[in-house]
Amino acid sequence: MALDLSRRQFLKTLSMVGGLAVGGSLVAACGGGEATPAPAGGGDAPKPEVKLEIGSKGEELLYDKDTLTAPAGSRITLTFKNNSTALQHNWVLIKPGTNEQVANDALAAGEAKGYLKENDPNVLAHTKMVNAGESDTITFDAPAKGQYPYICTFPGHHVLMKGTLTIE
Ligand code: CU1
Repeated sequence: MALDLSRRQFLKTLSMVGGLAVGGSLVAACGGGEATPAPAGGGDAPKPEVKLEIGSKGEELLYDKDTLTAPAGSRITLTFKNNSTALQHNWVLIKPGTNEQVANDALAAGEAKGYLKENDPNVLAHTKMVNAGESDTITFDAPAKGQYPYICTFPGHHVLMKGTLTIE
């Protein structure tokens, strides 16, 4: 019995060492951004593709989904459908805490810019301003794990027309 235990302990130690070695090399491969850059297109597994769909809620200033979820590291294809018969809407993913800022900058950008500031650093992804009854599909890489607000930047809509995308 004692012998059996120590043998098991020995094997366990071996596997731990093995695990550490594997873990260590993984850390080196992932963490060494400058020292060992990953070769471009070099055999990495393709990003998981995720399809998300969201719409506006009838004639209300609301999305039909308050929450969306996607895994970290995924490539997201999102379709936004404007279900209104009269209003324009968009879907804009923004950095946390920038709701008012993005909305104000969108208002300043005006109708000619589709109510969105050009190259807004607070905007992570966005559809175009979508006319009533139409839709727009965009593709973007999921940001880092976390919770990100999405809003409509048509003047006045962002106060009600918002939700949260969780990257997990
Ligand atoms: Cu809107």
